Formats: sequence, C-alpha cells, structure tokens
Amino acid sequence: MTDAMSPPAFHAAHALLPDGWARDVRLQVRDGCIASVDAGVPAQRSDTAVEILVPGLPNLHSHAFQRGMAGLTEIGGGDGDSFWSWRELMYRFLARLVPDAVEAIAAQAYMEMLESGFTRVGEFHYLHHDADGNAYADPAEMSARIAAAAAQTGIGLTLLPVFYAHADFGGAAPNPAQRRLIHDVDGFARLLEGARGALASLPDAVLGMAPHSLRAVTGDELSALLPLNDGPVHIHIAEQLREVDACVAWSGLRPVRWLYEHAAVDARWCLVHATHIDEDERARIVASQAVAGLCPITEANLGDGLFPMQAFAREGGRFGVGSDSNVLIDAAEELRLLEYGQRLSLRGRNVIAPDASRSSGRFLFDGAVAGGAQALGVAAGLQVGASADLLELDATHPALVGRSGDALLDSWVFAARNGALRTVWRHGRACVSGGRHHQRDAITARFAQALRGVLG
Ligand code: NGQ
Ligand code: ZN
Repeated sequence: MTDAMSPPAFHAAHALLPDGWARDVRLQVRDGCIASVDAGVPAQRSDTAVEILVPGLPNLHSHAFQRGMAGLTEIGGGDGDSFWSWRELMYRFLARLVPDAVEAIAAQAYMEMLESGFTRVGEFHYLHHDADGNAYADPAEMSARIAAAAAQTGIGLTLLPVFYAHADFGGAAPNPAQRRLIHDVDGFARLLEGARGALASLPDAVLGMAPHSLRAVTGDELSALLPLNDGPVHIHIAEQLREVDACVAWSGLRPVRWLYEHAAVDARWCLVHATHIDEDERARIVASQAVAGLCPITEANLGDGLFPMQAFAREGGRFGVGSDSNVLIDAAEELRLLEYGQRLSLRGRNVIAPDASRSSGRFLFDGAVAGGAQALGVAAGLQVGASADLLELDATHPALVGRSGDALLDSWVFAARNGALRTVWRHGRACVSGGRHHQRDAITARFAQALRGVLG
C-alpha cells in the first residue's frame, strides 16, 4: 500500500540498472514513469518491496491477429510447403476476421506478452479494411480495436500502421487476398490521423509507421510516406531468399542495399528480420544505428534462415526481439533461440556476447531492452523518465534459487521453463501477479468465443 502523500515507490534488494546490477534500489514513480532511482538506500514503510527487479522487455514486432491461427499451419504441403504457402493460409484466416475478433485475439496475445515479460508491443498493423476491401465507416476502426486491446491488458503500445499497395517489386498490382490491407498515400495519411485519435486515451502510446516491405511499396511512395510522421519507421526486409532474388532481378541490388541507396535510414528505423544480408549490408545497418528486429521463434517456424548475429553483435549492431506471428509468445525463449540458432550453426557455445567474460543472458537482455526501446520510440530500462515497466523475478523459482547478478538472467533465459516471473508492473501498475494477468479469465473467455466464431 502507498500512503496518499508520497508517490508510489519500489524497493528492490537487487535491481538491474542501465549500468549494471545494484543493491537496495529505491524507485519512485510519478504518473507511471520513474521519477527517481537511488541505490544503496533502505526501504521506506510504504514501499513495494521485491527481491529481484529488472526492466520489462520491449516486443518490437507483432501481428496480433496471427495469435488466433497459431498451430493451424503445421501440416506439410509436400515439397511446396514454405513461407509463401503459410502466407496463403494466413490470408485465408485474415479474411474471416471482424473487428470484435481482432480486439479479442489481440487482447489474448497482449496478455500473454505481459505474462512472459514483454511490457510494450510494436504492433505492425496492416489489417485495415472490411472483408470486401472497403474502408470501415471509421477508417481507423481496426487501429482503435488494437488500442482497446492494449488498454484492457495494460501493455504499452507503439502502433505502426502499415502502408501496403503492391504485390511485388516494381509496383505490381495487389492480389485479391490483400484487399483488406491496401491504401494509396492520401488514404494512408488519413489512416495515420485516425490512428492518432485512437491512441489518444492511452497513457504513453507512440505512433510510428511501417511501409510493409519493398514488395509492397515503391520508391516514390516510400519518399512520400516518410515525412507524414516523425515516429519510428519499421519495414520487413530480406526475410526470404526468394525476396532477395526478386529484388536483385528487379533492381540489380539486394533489398537492404536498395533501401540504403533510396532512403536516409537512421536510428528511427527498425529493419525487421534482415535475415539475408551480406557484409556490406551488415556494415551499413551497424553504421546507420538502425535496429535489427529479430524474431527467432517465427523465423524458425517460417523457415526464414539465420541472421548473422555473431558478426553483427561484434560490430556493435543494435537489435531487439519480436514475437511476430505470435505462434508462441515467450520473451525469454526469443532470447534463448537467438543464441541457440547461432550455437547450432557456428558449433560453439556463448557465441553472441562479444567479449569472452560476458554473460550471454545479460548481453542479450540488455541489448534487447535498449534496441527494443529505441525501435519503439521510448526511453529504455530503469532510469529516470522511462515508464515504470518492471518485472519481478521469483527468487524462489527452482531455476533461479541461489543465483545472483547475471546468473539470474542466464538462468531465466536458458534454464527456466515458466513461472520465473512473479509480478509485472506496467506504467507503475501491477497487471500480472503470481504469473497471472489480472484479467486472464475474462480475456481468455472472450478470445475463446471469438475463435469459435472465426473457425466454426
Ligand atoms: C506479414 N509476416 O506481414 O504478416 C508477414 C508475411 C509478407 C512475416 N514476414 C507477409 N513474418 O511478408 O508478405
Ligand atoms: Zn512481420
């Protein structure tokens, strides 16, 4: 309990601050944000006292609605089964979704994110129109549903309305399965305005934008879009080899190279996947300070390939993680699989953290907190001015017991199945206690009802 006069405060026996672990840390919170950080101080009577406190992880890339089809695309189609046949099934699922279902599925996904340790989501949101491809009476109807799901669950939202206009490189006409996604630049400008309104009641929402991919947007459109908003810019890029080959056939350049030649890519940008890059492209991403948006679970599920993470990390590249297709939502597992993909391909251990004595868990966690926050347009970690997005690790969990410092992160990332998170505070308020979201029953019941309608 907090007394009425003083702002709410937390006291942690051990807390992970931007420059490392500290003991006896007191955080004061005002209007949902961290107002002071003091280490080596005693708890005050009204403080919320915890043993181990770390910042929440940003989830920099999500398509929330895809949570509703998780597990329904795991039957092989023979030699032809691929990312592209998965995409056809995804379009068939998307064709059936009404706004209520989108809101219910997004709430379920966001609740699961919070329970796993993600406290902010970058929603790469492209399902805009009705089933016939016509705008809703409110063109930002679906954006409002995403905002409502964020409001219900409490997760921080960076909304990235997606511009989608073409089926392939060179401005090809969109195909019918994409009709719910399509805008011209003027229509997209109106969508952005509507989305801004839809976010107005959320305490710390951020509005960015996302040209979907170089397949879906022409160079001229990209130039026209970028001045429409000064928030984060996200793009899918170089995820599949077929896309790289098509880009080379069309332009003579690989996708990342093409992007850097045609746009001023800087720290505002998040390149989602960037799986297939050569050394020159890697160097450009590092130098630009753009964030590589890595989605290891989805990239494995879709058979994308492996991002050259070891080299990128050694060169100082910025990165974060995303749950993308939401086939499985688990913050720790995204970090674990990022490391394991590199171990399996490089046949070594602890292969990403650049210097030999660094903990892998700590390196991955710190990197994903900093890069994820940058990509989502917010301040990172436990510092004054950042949102009070906090995770309490359970010091009594069997995987964590007897650990301290970086070994806590290593054990959470590599050795805990689940249940290692006890409490999650978002913007200063507890929304997960004992590992359960406070509204889990209501959210799950509504999700189940929505899915029966969609799949029935
Ligand atoms: C998406 N998902 O927009 O949901 C994409 C597939 C595409 C991933 N790339 C569609 N993981 O890229 O055309
Ligand atoms: Zn994606």
